[in-house]
Amino acid sequence: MRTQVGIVGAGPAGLLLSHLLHAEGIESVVLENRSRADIEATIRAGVLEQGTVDLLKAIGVGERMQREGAVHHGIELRFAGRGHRIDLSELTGGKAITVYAQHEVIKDLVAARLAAGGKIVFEAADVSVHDFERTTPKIRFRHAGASEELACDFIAGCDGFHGVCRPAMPSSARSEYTRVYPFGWFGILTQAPPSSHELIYTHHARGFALVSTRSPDLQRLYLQCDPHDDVANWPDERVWAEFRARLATHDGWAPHEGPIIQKNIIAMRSFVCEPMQHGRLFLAGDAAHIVPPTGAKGLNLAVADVRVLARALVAFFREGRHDLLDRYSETALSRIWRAEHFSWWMTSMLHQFPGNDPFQERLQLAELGYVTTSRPKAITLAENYVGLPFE
Ligand code: FAS
Ligand code: PHB
Repeated sequence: MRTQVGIVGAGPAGLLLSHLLHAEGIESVVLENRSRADIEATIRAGVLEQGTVDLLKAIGVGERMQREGAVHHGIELRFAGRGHRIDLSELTGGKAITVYAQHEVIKDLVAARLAAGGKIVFEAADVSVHDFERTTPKIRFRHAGASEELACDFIAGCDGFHGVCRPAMPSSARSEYTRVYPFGWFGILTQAPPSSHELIYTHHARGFALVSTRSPDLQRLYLQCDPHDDVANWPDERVWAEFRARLATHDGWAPHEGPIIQKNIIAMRSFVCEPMQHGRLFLAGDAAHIVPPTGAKGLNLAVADVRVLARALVAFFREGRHDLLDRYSETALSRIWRAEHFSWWMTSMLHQFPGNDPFQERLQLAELGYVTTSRPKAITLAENYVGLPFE
């Protein structure tokens, strides 16, 4: 097999890159080790920045998102038993977020790729990348019991944090920056009406809590938990008791409860790999960086990376230019570190850290008090949350 760009991973990064390249007449093949059904059912992110929404619309995969997604013009910060609204749109000149589940974005991208004749190899096993230090990179894999080799001009490593592409880069050629948080998120999906029409980020002595949504009858909520805990320790009644306690306000607010149909625990870390390229291997998305979900940046950073990478690959194939490819890491990393800082800041302001002394607690409340009373500080939160303009 031969193509121009071999893409490992059919997550948001890989699928979107393939579609962006297709729009510019550049061929690609996506190799995914899971099945189509599996990737289209994986529960992950839910918040799309303004720039992500505009890009998905611009490339013709935004129709269902616009129909079924929910546009939110604000969020609530809740602490000391009271809610404070951050008017995202008023503070950013009209920008907003759209709440639309990541796996729905995946479904739309897979459908668009296949409708355009795109090549996605699902259940590609034992994927390995080779010769990317030369101009003839290759990807080897097994499919339907046969060994295959995909020759290409470039490899895009979009295979997530636990993929094979980043580890294939010589460790001497990359630096990794990591911060692991001493807590995780316990996430639920519940069949219930929305508890609020905007997301609620809550600081509480018992730990962080987040009220999010998926649809008029399916809600997504998270609470801070021990990262090594087991969902079996969380029967429904204990879950709701914890949400009631952490989300309580002086005026008796309580969440709408319903059957819990999914529970999972998400580890929390900040991670960046520099550089994001080695020879003709280019990393994008979670393969190169991870943010704690508090800033809702994970999916959106993957989108921002492949937007820069697609533009650089188009310049190479169209005009033989190497300059944008050579600057790919530098360009992508400036946005990535901004999002890393924002996600770390939101996480530090809103979570209980082991050994959190009363002084630390007061500092967090002072920061929250400042964000919700100072317009310049609220603008800082709002512009980072809705997504900073693309380069
Ligand atoms: P992805 O991980 O989405 O996609 C990588 C793809 O590569 C996968 O389909 C995988 O099967 C495939 N792959 C892996 N190894 C391979 C191999 N060897 N060969 C072939 N294919 C391979 N962000 C939020 O904002 N909110 C959330 O609630 C949230 N929840 C998350 C929960 C979890 C468990 C995780 C891991 C992330 C979560 N995120 C969340 C962040 C998430 O949205 C990611 O940032 C986003 O999925 C990144 O997209 P990709 O870089 O495309 O990687
Ligand atoms: C989600 O809806 O899954 C979600 C929303 C906001 C976050 C993280 C996750 O910060």
